[in-house]
Amino acid sequence: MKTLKNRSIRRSLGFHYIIACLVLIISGESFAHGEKAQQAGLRMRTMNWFDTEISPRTVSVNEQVIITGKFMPSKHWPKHMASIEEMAFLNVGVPGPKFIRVSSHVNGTPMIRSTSFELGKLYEYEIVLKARSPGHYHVHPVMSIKGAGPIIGPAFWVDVTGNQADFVNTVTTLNGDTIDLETYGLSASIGLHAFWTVIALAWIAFWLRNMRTSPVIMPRFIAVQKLGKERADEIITTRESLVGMFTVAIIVTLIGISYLVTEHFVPRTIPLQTGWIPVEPMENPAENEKIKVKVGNATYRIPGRSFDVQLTITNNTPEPLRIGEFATANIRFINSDVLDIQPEDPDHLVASDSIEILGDSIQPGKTSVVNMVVEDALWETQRLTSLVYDPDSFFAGLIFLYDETGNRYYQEIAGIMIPSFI
Ligand SMILES: [Cu+2]
Repeated sequence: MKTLKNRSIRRSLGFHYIIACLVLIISGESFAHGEKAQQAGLRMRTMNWFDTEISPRTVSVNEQVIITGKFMPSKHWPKHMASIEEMAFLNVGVPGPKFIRVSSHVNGTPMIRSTSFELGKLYEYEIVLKARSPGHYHVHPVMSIKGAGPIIGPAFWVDVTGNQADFVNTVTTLNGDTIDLETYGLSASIGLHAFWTVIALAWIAFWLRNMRTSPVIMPRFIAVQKLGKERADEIITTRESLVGMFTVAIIVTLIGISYLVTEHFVPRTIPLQTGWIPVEPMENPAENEKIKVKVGNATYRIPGRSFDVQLTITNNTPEPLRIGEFATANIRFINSDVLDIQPEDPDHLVASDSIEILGDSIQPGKTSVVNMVVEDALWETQRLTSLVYDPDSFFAGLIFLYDETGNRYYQEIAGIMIPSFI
């Protein structure tokens, strides 16, 4: 049942992605990745990406780009979706092989292999890329989840200048040879494909030679089936049987010879390394009961594009705290009284002045009730409002609290969102 559901989700995500791509192609306004195509509930309740930084944003071919940031898989991961706790791989979303990955780490562990992450825990990652093709790319961190597909993180535009012909991609193998990965094995690959294509075409041509007088391919197979084993000879001639046997013999011999040739030229090989590696989560600064947040009523007023949530916050830190940011579905809603954060490019999802807090700052050692009103057009343009029409209108996101000395604490908040149409 679970796989069936997953399959239908994957299909629906795939469908949304295709539609998003078509819309992008037709509108031609941007070459982003259909970020808002996924269901709002999925975007809000899966990956909490934050502190995403990509630098430098202008490089020439061969230069490095470093993606860093943190993520906290949502504690409210949808039950109908394959979980990040099973199998996941940290990836990068760009249209095509425009960069190569030099290295990637999560909490210091190399991410060459797949892993799994615990819900509600904190992880910090770093991905080092090397620019390969000149162009203008929207670069995202991506979490590829087995059974659920990719979940994309926040993006920045990166410009690559120069000439692809100058791109250097050499590595030293375990045997000590230096090879160019851009061209290594290319002629053998093209040669083998061409060779087997010729054999395949000759095989098909042989069976199609009598297509005017007798059935071929599937109709012939059906005809042979109908006649049964005893009478199959009425259709299959001795010559055809001989050609079939001869072809099998030739192919098996060729495969054997190519194995020996490869063994001769490349005597030492190891299989492509895949597998699973564990990653320890980091400590969240808000853990150990420092901050406790209880979510009360949450409403979304459709005409005002405003989300209003009641929070009961207990502050066990030594200083007063104020809410500076609410981050959900890769959008950063900012309280301009606390933080000054402006969008860095037109596709950077930052609403610089979108939070109003009804209530005072949360004093140390006290529990206060505040209302966080988050109001911005991004709710609409990023299609988070579709949450209202979901059978499960459940929101989630991270709130960031700041004290006067600049310390930051974050916690995931989640709950049922009730729409208001007036
Ligand atoms: Cu994008």
